[in-house]
Amino acid sequence: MAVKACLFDLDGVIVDTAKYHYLAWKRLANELGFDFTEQDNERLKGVSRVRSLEILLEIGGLSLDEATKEQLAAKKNVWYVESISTMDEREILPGVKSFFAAIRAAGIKTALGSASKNAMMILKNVGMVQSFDAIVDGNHTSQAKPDPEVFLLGAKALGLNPEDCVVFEDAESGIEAATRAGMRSVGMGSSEHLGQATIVISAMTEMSLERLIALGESN
Ligand code: B16
Ligand code: MG
Repeated sequence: MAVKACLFDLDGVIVDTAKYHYLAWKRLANELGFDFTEQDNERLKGVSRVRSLEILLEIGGLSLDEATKEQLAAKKNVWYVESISTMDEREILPGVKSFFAAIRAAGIKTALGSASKNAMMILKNVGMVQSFDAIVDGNHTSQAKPDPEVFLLGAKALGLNPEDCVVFEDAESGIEAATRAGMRSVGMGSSEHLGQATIVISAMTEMSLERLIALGESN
């Protein structure tokens, strides 16, 4: 099956916003009286804002009512938005621009499939809004990854079938979402976590149009 579209996760694939999420969550944890390490932060990658807060509170051994949780998530988001407001195109991860140029020149469609409700702001700041034929983010979905919703909406927006699409993801839940959507996937990171992906690469610099085409020809 020839590849007709690539669906990209945002954090960890196009840009590294995990570091900004980390600083904001750590600040919140410290305010609440406990520490939050970079290792803890690994558990939040690809996870929705609400679920991230639940994990954080679990780490701190706190149990809070819904209204307080909403306030805390909003507070964290204000800090996070403050730090991403100064992002620019230098934050696009290595290999992304040249891979986009190659696939778009070959007529392959591109879509964003991110859990973030701040995706549009990030894409604007790094100058990549026009690089996508469709954008699906946390404002369009009702189910978080590993539910396949975000990628199925992406394929639908492009007018393509799931089997025409390849997903690029750095989170295990995202790879599972791709598989459940009936799509091939490229895991970005270590094969220890992303073993379910069709192939695993450590960075976009390892990707090429040829490799993408070969992926479409594999079973
Ligand atoms: P927001 P992705 C995810 O982005 C992040 O990896 C995750 O850490 C974050 O909690 C989630 O977006 C929601 O982000 O608070 O901005 O709505 O990897 O799906 O692009
Ligand atoms: Mg991600």
